[in-house]
Amino acid sequence: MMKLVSVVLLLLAPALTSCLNLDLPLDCSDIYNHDSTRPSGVYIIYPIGATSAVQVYCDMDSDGGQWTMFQRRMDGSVNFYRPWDQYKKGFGIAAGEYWLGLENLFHLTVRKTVELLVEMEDFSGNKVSARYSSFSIDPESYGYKLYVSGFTDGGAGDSLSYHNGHKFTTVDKDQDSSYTNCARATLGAFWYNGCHHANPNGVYRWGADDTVGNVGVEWPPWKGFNYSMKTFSMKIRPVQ
Ligand SMILES: [Ca+2]
Repeated sequence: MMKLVSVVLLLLAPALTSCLNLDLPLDCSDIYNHDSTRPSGVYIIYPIGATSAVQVYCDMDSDGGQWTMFQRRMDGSVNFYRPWDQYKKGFGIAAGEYWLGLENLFHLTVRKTVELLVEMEDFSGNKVSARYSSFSIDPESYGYKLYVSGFTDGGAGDSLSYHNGHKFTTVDKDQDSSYTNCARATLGAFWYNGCHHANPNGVYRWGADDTVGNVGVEWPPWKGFNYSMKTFSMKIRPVQ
């Protein structure tokens, strides 16, 4: 009897495995499409296959939901001044501040055509956004180069077009077009040009500060080069 059960299980195993694989969500859109009543919150997704489980915050509310958040600042609890390997694999906590990781982001943008939503809030409670109808990055061998276009203004203005076509730079990997290392110069990590019109991964420092410019969590078209945001997030979803 035991032998029969074992044989049946053995025969069923491939079918069971393939069912499980089918159910593994690539992103928050897959989670939404499986059950559209799921609320915003932390979920597990599999951007690079069955062994790539990673926690992520899904925004199921903003403009129809289905957003996979890959970057968030909200309270200064996580240090974002980090080297290449950490920006590659990701760091922080999905329920709070985190960076999902460039390798995950590459796979998310190569497997589906996605749009980008950038949201931010100042310390007076004002909220604005910027939207880009097309967003993707190259693989690591091409420096995770950024491709972003199709800007729509939600009050924040366009900061990212300046960064379009540029590779990612960290404190220990200078791939920007400045004579200096922009990550070191602005205490962040980003698709720096020479150096930035947006510094989402800069130092969290509670609003305006003129003592040292260009190093905060900045989006200059809205608040200039010395104002660091209260909250900031970047999220993607498949183009409908
Ligand atoms: Ca440089």
